[in-house]
Amino acid sequence: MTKDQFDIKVKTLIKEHEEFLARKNEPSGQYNGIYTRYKNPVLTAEHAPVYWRFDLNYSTNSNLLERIGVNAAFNSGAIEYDGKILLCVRTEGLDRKSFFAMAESTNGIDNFRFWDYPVALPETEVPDTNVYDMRLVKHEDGWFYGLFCTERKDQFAPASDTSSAIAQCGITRTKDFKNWERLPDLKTKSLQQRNVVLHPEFVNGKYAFYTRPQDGFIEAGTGGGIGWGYSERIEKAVIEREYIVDDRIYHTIKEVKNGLGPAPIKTDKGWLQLAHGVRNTAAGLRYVLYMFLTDLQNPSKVIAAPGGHFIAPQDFERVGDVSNVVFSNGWVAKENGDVFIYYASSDTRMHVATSTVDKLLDYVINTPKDGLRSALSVKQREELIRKNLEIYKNFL
Ligand code: M1P
Repeated sequence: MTKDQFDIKVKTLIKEHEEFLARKNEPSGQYNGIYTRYKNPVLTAEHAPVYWRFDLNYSTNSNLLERIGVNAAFNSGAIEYDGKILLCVRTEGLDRKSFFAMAESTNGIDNFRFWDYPVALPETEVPDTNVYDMRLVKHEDGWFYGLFCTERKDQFAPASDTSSAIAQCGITRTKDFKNWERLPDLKTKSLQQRNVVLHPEFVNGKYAFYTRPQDGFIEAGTGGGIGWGYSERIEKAVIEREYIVDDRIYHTIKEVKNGLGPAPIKTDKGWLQLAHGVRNTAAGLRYVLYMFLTDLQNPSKVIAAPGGHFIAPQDFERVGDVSNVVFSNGWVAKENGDVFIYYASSDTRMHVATSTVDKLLDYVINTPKDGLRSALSVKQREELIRKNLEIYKNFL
């Protein structure tokens, strides 16, 4: 490529990328009254800046090759900061390593742009092999915390086993999302921890955590369920005892495993909780989102639990690097009651669904529980039909 051709190509690349970033998003048109889905994903690998991927210097890249590609942008923490919506995105390179990168949007629905540099997350004395799924939370102690999964090779696995890993909870904190302080990893008695979330307030004067103890890296084994525990300190956080507050249950959407999503939203009726549930199918694991409500004074006590899933993968969301998955570790409740739910599909891209605190409370309180038997599901539906039939006929 001549220098002139190179310059034209770079200009086109940048122009097309800017047009892509400026694309408007609109509601999908589907209606369930609970939330609104949007047509376009809010963030994808294609959102990664041109200057993250290409070497734009003619002298070192005269063929204009992509040098460091981006594979996926998913499982993002979310927070409102300085009048903007910030996502802390699990960004994955072609080398399979995830890293965190901040992206911002003014309206939270479209025009998300990555910040110039990814997060420079400090390591502990035992370096992380992979880091992912940060939950951002503004704690009443004044810090913004990021709890994430840190994964390292299982040193005790036989040499022939090149996959076994140990997942634990890493902790970092910041005041501005630019400078990050790394704290020691959370200590619990569980062999594996993922999906750990810091409760935004002190409970009984202590830091309170939602955990997800597991026996194996993938399988919950005798562990599993969403746990709850306390630590006196955050600087060297230790949970001596974990209590399971939301267990796995046979023949439900959380039969195989579950895990809390983002930190809960405080409402006058309780803490709104968003989580993912996993079941097995002939086609592999299926991840969906579900909700529940916990007690205001005792956030570990479930007081309402609608049956079934809240959001499940649909259409193109069903396909990606790990298909049939929706996963959320970020949502934002605005002062006016609007809620922006950020969820990823199939470990590939990010979406938003919008709702309000009122609607979500109505959903968690008034949706029937899982009856755990087909006959009870039929009874619930019969009751609804009986109430509805005459009204329906009047509308015809
Ligand atoms: O691949 C689906 C999800 O698998 C894990 O979730 P869990 O620990 O509940 O099984 C996580 O690795 C998550 O990042 C991923 O989206």
